[in-house]
Order: sequence, then structure tokens, then C-alpha cells
Amino acid sequence: MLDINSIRVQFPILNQKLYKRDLIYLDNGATSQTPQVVVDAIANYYQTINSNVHRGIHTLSQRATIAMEDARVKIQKHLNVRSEKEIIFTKGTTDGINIIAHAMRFILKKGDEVIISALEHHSNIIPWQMACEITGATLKHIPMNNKGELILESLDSILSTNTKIVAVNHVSNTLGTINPIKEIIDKAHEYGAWVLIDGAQSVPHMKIDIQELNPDFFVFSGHKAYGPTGVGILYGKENILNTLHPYQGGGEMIKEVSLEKSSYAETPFRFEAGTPNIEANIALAYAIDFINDIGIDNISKHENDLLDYATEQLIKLGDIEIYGNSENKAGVISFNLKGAHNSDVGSILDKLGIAVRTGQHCTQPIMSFFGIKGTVRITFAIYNTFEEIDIFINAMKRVKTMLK
Ligand code: 7TS
Repeated sequence: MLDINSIRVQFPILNQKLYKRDLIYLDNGATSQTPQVVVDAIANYYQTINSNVHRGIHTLSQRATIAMEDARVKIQKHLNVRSEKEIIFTKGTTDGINIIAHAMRFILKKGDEVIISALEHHSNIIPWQMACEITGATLKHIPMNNKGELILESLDSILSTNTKIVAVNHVSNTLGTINPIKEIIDKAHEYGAWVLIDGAQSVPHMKIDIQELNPDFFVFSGHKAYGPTGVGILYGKENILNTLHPYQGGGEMIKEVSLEKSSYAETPFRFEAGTPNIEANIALAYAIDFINDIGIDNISKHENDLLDYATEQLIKLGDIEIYGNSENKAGVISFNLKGAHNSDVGSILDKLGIAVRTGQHCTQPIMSFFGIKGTVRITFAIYNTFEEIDIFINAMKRVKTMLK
């Protein structure tokens, strides 16, 4: 049995009152909280080894370099990636997708096709629209059904030898749908297309085995996985990455430079121009340790139990419409109280000490699909408890009497 209280004490931020009530944090899909070990890792970096990496002959610089490169190896092992050269430090999921979509501007041409899905976050839509706009390539998408599941059968008719890349998320941030990415990756590979997986909402919640899944690119954000903001990871296959055009030019990403022309370094440095977010990169490895100390399967199970319980209680409450009813679903519930505006529900919950997200969740196409303006969304992390769900449901009872 997991002792959630012993986990909660590692998150000082949770131990506070908002409007005289205990804070209940149910907005983990936007940003998860950071355990004390991660906060300490950041402070420790500045207190002991702060200096620039990969540059210095002096001891502090060497220590900072070793700490950051050790973090890269820890993340490599955690995702079961073949080589640490395939792990690139980025600013986050958005940055990782943009690095690849930008490189595709040098590859795509008229007649080529890019496939996304109806379930994507804007960060996995806009960069592809921009790449297609510049190159004349065509953007297509895998549609979804009323449960918020991708209609995989349609992929056969959308894929062709013109498809150059398929970019889909692993878990929908708005509906919680867990997409069948292994099938999507295998099908796309039959046509010789690359696949990018947006793992922003899966890495914190389930086991990821890159060598088994075999995507060409995989991205996620540190701040949704108990790590700091401003750091993310782009995984890419080494042989592909070394052929891609770098996103930004600058220090550390070069082999040789003259005033006329330069050659680029190999991955990962090819894509890490300039001084990186050193302390956050190092601290992300501490977040990975935190996850592994609890066990990712234990985290998945606890969040699934919370999902089942909260879904059941919300339905019992009545007058609730839940969006996203896939059999295969992670700890995300998007809903509306019938007749009430999502932001009114969210504002009242906030005054009752409960943090939820409201609105479109950067997924306007999903809102259009359901013909709605937005939803109230609750998303779980390992420190959430069944008692918190009970308090949330009681708060929703109050909201209902106030707004109906
Ligand atoms: N992809 C998915 C599936 C996401 O959920 C998010 C952020 C992103 C990409 C972008 O991540 P970033 O770290 O680069 O900003 N999702 C959310 C959310 O659901 N609420 O706030 C941010």
C-alpha cells in the first residue's frame, strides 16, 4: 500500500490554506508540483557548482558539466533509450516539437503530407501548419469519435507514401484518451514515414519504453513530471537527428566556424545552441528519481483509482456532462455542469480552495468537435487523495446550488 501522506509531506506547497481552506491542487495536467528534492537540487546547484557547462577548464565548470551529463544519462535510462546522444535538453514539449517541425521545413515539399490528430494540443498543430504553409506540403488529421477516441481504421486511408511525418500525442490533455501509439508508429513506418509522439501527458503517469515503442521522436516537459519549468526532453533517433537542420545557431552547436560558412556538431549539441537551463536540466533527473522511488506503475494505479472514483462521484452528482469517455483513459476529467459556464464553476471552486483548469485547454478543435466553449478540467498526480475528491464533490454540490 502506498502511503500518500508520506509523499505529500515532500511537497511543502500543498501544505497551505487558500481562502481559509486547505489547498486542493487538481491542475496537474497544466503543471505538477515539485517535491523538495527537486527544489533542493536547484538551490544546491547555485550554492555549490554554478558555472557554464562544456566550456571551462576550471573545476566548477567541470562539476556542472558532469552533473548535467549525468542527468542526461539518467533520463536516457529512464526512457530506455539506446544512447544518451539521443536525449536533447529543450525548454519543453512545445520547444521539442518546434525543433522537429522547423527541421521539416528543409525536407518537406509540395505533394508531401503531414498527419496529426483531432486530439492535439495547439503546440502539436501550429508548428505543422507553419511547416506546411512554408513548404506547400499538405496537413491531414486522424479523426475522432464521440468518446474522444481516434478512429484508427481511417489511418489506413490517410497514410500513403507521400506521408513524411505523423505527429500525435500519447495522452490527450483535454480528454485523457490514451492513444494506441504503438499501432500508429508501426503503421506509419510501413509507409516510410517518421513519427513524433507528444508525451507531455504520458511521461508523468505511465511507463515509457522508447526502444519497444520505436518512435522516431518523442517529446515531453519537465514541469508536468514533478520537475522544474523551462526544461523538456526531445528524444530522436541518432541517425536521423544528425541529418536534420538545427533550429537555432550559436555557441556549442558547431564543429567549425569561419566568417563565411560553418559546420554543425552532431546530436545532442547540434540542437543545444547557447547556455542551457543548467540547473533545471540537472533537477529534472531528481524528478525522475522521485518517480522511480515511488514506482511509475504505483503512480499509474493510484491515479487510475482516483479517476474511477471521481468519475463515479461526478456522475452521481447529476447534471454533469463528461467529455472523453475512452475505455483507455488517464487521470483527466473534462466536464461541464449543465447550464453553467465553465469559468463560473472554476472561479467558485477556486474560492473554495480548489485549483482546476477551465476553458479550451489549448485544444480549440476538440471544443469545436463537441460544440462547446470550454470545460472544467481536473487532472491528478500521485499526491492527490480520495478525501480531496470527496471535498471537491461537496464543493461541486455547493456550486450546483449557486449556479442552477
Ligand atoms: N502537449 C500536450 C499534450 C500538453 O498537454 C501540453 C501542455 C503541451 C503539449 C505543451 O507543453 P509545454 O510544457 O511546452 O507548454 N498542456 C497544458 C494543459 O493541459 N494545461 O496547461 C498546459
